[in-house]
Amino acid sequence: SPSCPDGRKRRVCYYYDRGIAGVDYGEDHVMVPRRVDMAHALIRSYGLLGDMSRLRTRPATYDDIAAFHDRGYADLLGSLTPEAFAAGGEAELTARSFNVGEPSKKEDPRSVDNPPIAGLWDYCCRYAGGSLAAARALAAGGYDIAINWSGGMHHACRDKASGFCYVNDIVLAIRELLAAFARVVYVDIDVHHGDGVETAFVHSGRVMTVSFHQRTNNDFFPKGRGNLADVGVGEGVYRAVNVPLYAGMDDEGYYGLFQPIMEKVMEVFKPEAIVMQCGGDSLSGDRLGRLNLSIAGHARCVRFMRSFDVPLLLLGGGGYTINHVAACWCYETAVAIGKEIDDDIPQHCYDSYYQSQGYKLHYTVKKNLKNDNTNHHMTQTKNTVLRNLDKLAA
Ligand code: TV1
Ligand code: CA
Ligand code: ZN
Repeated sequence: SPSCPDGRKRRVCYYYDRGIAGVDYGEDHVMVPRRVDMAHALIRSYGLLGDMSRLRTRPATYDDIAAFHDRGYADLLGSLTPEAFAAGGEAELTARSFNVGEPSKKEDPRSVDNPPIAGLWDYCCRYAGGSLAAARALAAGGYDIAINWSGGMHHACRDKASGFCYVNDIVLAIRELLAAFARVVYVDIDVHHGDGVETAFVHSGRVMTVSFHQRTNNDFFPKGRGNLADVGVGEGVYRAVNVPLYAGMDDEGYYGLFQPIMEKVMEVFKPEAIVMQCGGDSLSGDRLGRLNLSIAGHARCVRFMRSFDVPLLLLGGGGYTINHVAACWCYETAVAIGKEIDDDIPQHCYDSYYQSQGYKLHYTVKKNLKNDNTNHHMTQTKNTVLRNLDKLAA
């Protein structure tokens, strides 16, 4: 079957924490943690829970988080409440110094990317704990694929919040994998650049980071990051890979870059584990992203990484049209398991979200969105990246 090109089944474990579904970034905020609950409800309704082990774990501890993050920043995350922030004074000033509660646009005071949300520390410990447990499950050798759709918070920095991300669960998970595996490759198909992860490992010879992301007028978030010429530093030279894309990118063009680049990455870097951030904001019709991938096109990238038969950690990330994201992550869970699932969505508690797509998993992509990626741009980008990777092989 197309979900399982090499026929072999994989041992899959899956982390889901109900405590994350209720987290609220604020009424108007684009980040909606409930989408993970929606994905889970779909996964359950398709009967996929029976094909995976459920990872049960304690939330990450302060020490787990402080293994990467600055202690002053971890202390802030652990103590901040919305009430203390609202009261102003020291709590607000400290929070804002770590980019929590800071308006992202001066002209719009409500545009706070990283709000001082209720239950902030608990939320961080839960999604980070899931990614750590998933990494440990792979390191211990009991599973081939581990999934945490509530993880993938790739922008969080050592000492500040960024782009809706507070704790960088990906960096924590990769550090955990490095205890068991000589080399780890990180691949990021979120529409945004994986800046927090790239920065954390930019000097590392043991971690290669690869990000595919949208680039428009040079000001798409995170501004100035993810240029084709950013290739890593020192021991990390040619171990950072950046693939900037223009708006309107379709399945064919995306895979035309993804497949040869990741094939080459696997050939020259020979990673012993793969971490894949599967942000759903690269899908067609996203509220923030302007790429035009279908769920099948997005999942094809997951299936390709699975085909290498190297321990694989699948994480979530962005995704702001929540019915699309939930359907995508459910389908990718089926891909991980190696099971074909019907396009008709089974009846379940979030049914009404899928009415607009005829209760089908695979919704239709935009037909009249202009694809700004010329063949020339895609060929140039591919050749530049492949040439850089060749230098590693030499
Ligand atoms: C509150 C309410 C916050 C509505 C933020 C879009 C909002 C955005 C909002 C928004 C929004 C961004 C920036 C400018 C930083 C600012 C999870 C100084 C309609 C992984 C993060 C994007 C993407 C951050 C996260 C970006 C991820 N875009 N409405 N904020 N500068 N912030 O550009 O990669 O998907 O948009
Ligand atoms: Ca990306
Ligand atoms: Zn994103």
